[in-house]
Amino acid sequence: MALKLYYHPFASFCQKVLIALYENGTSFEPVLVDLGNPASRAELERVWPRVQFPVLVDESAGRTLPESTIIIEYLHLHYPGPTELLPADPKQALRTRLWERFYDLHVDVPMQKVVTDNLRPEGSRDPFGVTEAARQLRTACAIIDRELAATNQTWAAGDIFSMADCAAAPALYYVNLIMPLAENYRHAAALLDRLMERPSFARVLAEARPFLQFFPMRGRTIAGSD
Ligand SMILES: N[C@@H](CCC(=O)N[C@@H](CS)C(=O)NCC(=O)O)C(=O)O
Repeated sequence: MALKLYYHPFASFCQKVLIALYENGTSFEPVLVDLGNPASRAELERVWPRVQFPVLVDESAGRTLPESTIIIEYLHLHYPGPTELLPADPKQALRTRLWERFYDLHVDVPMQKVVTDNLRPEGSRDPFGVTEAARQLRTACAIIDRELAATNQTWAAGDIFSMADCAAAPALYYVNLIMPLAENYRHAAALLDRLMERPSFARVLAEARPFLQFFPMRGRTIAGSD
């Protein structure tokens, strides 16, 4: 098979790429990476020395691509399908990129900071950084909520499903686990509901479900803290 995806089903940035692949029914060979397994980790390191996933390898083109955003843009260019991940209209494309970046940088990244701090050994945690990340998350959710209320749009960047939704779906899903959105951000909560009903993301969530038991903040939220 031409395309190989190095990924983990529970990792948010990998889920982002899986949504793009499932949206367009793009065939690929999944290579599940277990970073805790030395052989599996070494296999990813051989492909991408930064040892981060997702990584897409397009064997037919001799290309190795890290970075979820670039992978999705690559799929859009070289493996297009019925879902136009990046709109052809340049103005709409700019808006799509804005929200795709926003969900990655201002939602997913601080969410990971809060969650992964729980995996650090006692004594090497970063409470200051976690408090700051939680504050950033609340600001980001307020911005999203205000935007959705003002536009009444169906999806993350407008009324057409796009790569912004590939970024938004896992980011909002994990944020909702640690900071229930319905309490203060009902428009963002409603967007997450729509995303979870989208077949591509529903499939991603079904594949991730066996790993939910390992979520480090199961049953614990940051709501109300600052
Ligand atoms: N900017 C990268 C971020 C990728 C990323 O943070 N991946 C996480 C999993 S969601 C990872 O590989 N974590 C392991 C590590 O960084 O050591 C992207 O968009 O692909």
